[in-house]
Amino acid sequence: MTNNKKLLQWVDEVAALCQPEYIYWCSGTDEEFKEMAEFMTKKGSFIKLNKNKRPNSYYAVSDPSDVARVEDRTYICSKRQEDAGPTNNWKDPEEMKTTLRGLFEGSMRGRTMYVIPFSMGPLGSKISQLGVEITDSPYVVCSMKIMTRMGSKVLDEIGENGDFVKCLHSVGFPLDEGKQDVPWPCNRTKYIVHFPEERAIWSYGSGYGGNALLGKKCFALRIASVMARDEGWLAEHMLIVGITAPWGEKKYIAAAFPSACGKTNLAMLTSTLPGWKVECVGDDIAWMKFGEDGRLYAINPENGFFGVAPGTSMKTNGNAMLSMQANSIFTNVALTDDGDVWWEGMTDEKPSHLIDWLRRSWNPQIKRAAAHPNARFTAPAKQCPVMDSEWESSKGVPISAILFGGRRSSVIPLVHEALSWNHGVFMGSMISSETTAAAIGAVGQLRHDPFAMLPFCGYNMGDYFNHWVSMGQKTEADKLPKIFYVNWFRKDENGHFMWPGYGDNIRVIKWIFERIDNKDNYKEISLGRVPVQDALDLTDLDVTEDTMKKLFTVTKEEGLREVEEMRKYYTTFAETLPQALTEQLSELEKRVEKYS
Ligand code: SAT
Ligand code: MN
Repeated sequence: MTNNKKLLQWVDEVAALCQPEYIYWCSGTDEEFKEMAEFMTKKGSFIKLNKNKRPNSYYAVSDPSDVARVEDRTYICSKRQEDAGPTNNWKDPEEMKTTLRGLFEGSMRGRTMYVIPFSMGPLGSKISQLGVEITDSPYVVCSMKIMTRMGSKVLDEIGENGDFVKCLHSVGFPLDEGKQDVPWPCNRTKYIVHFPEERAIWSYGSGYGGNALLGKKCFALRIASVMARDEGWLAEHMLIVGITAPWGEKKYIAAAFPSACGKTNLAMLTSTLPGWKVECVGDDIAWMKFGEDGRLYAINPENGFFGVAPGTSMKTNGNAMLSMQANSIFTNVALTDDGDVWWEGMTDEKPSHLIDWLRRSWNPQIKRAAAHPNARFTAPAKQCPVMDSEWESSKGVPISAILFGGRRSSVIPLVHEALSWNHGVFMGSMISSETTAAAIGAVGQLRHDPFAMLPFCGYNMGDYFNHWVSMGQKTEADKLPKIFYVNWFRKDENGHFMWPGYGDNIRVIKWIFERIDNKDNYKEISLGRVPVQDALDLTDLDVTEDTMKKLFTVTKEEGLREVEEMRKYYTTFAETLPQALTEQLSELEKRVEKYS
């Protein structure tokens, strides 16, 4: 247990408010995971998968209304509204606390309240941060065991006087006298609320993913981005990979794409170019600080993967498939007759019979998908066959390049490089992407998603842009990572993807690797630097010259439309928009004129 007064007092306060039947302090052992999972299996919340196929693994389906992040129910309750900025929902913190206290009052009646001490990042690393999640969901406990370092050893790390981020979660389904529990308790009313000054999170009503595993988006991005602003570092929605060239040289890169745009696939890519190797440090979140040598070092604060299942296969991401062979949790996928899991895209041939994510009998004649499009696997990172040897390094790995990207069916080339740090910041601010099933709402609609942080930035996005500009002034220019923008998702006039993606993305990474070394294999177009003819290694690739040309074409009309769109979007940020970005926009406009 602990002698930490602040923690003990907070646990007492929460217990008094939520009125659980029991309080349980999580030890974080493998036995505890098993016991908890067995308890959930007895309750009907988990189905234990066939132990010969997938040992120590469990299957859950959520309530059909609780399947993704709820952005319109997510709030940043800073003291001043302008600190939440134009892209976040805001309410006065005191008012919000009053609402939340009303909801949390008695919300854990008849349930056990679990106390989960956890570390985001390797225990003992200076870049890591500690938190405690209080929850009434055993699903959250099991998931946090995979996704974070958690349990007694973290209590020791917090110590008697140490600080921690307070993360409070309830599914909002009290078991009052006689009320029957359900397999996936949740509440129609949902609130995902952040109090940045207090470094606290209150989440009510959802049991799913980023709404409920509070170490992930709520802490490691929304709260951590505020810490990073205050302390001069970066908390980003980025994967981290090590790239080794055939001659043995290794460089690390980080890449920001919106949810469900292939971060996990790039993070574990199997190269189609002989001799090139990709190793994984992280697939979703990067915390980056300057080292003593003036370079930017990154850690992955997580301990597991919460990846999109549909579309994942031995062909598209064999390493992800191998990561989830055991000790994993599957949510909203389909169940096979022999007690294993399946989802669209996993195999060429569909199974002849399944139970779908809505617990209905399913066969291939039925047109609707068997797995929900945002169905997820939760798997321990250490099981991934291509984890980088440095993935748990407390110092982090030195970052040589940062990639931005999104789903854009037109305009944005396969790859282009920024002309300077500020131009790179401009590129980050320019990310637009077609929406995916990772958040509740319409799918396939183009929206601005600056730095892939629109749903995850815990403060004013204009101030966030300023923070990025200021990071570029903290070290010498040649020590900063080079910045690139990639787009794997460009389509032709028939709506087909023009670039094969997945393992072939290594071809783009190879060019980036060479550009980090300043190889003179680029030319300038309006948007930035692109590979010269033949600079992209297309050995054994079946893409026509014409398609390659189209992948890099930006017409004057398209360029000017992009500029106009950005000019309009930038007005959202009013006076918080950095001068440096307005300048970058006029520079771009000039280049569009110059190169057309
Ligand atoms: O936020 S989640 O963790 O549910 C998934 C995502 O949007 O990346
Ligand atoms: Mn993500």
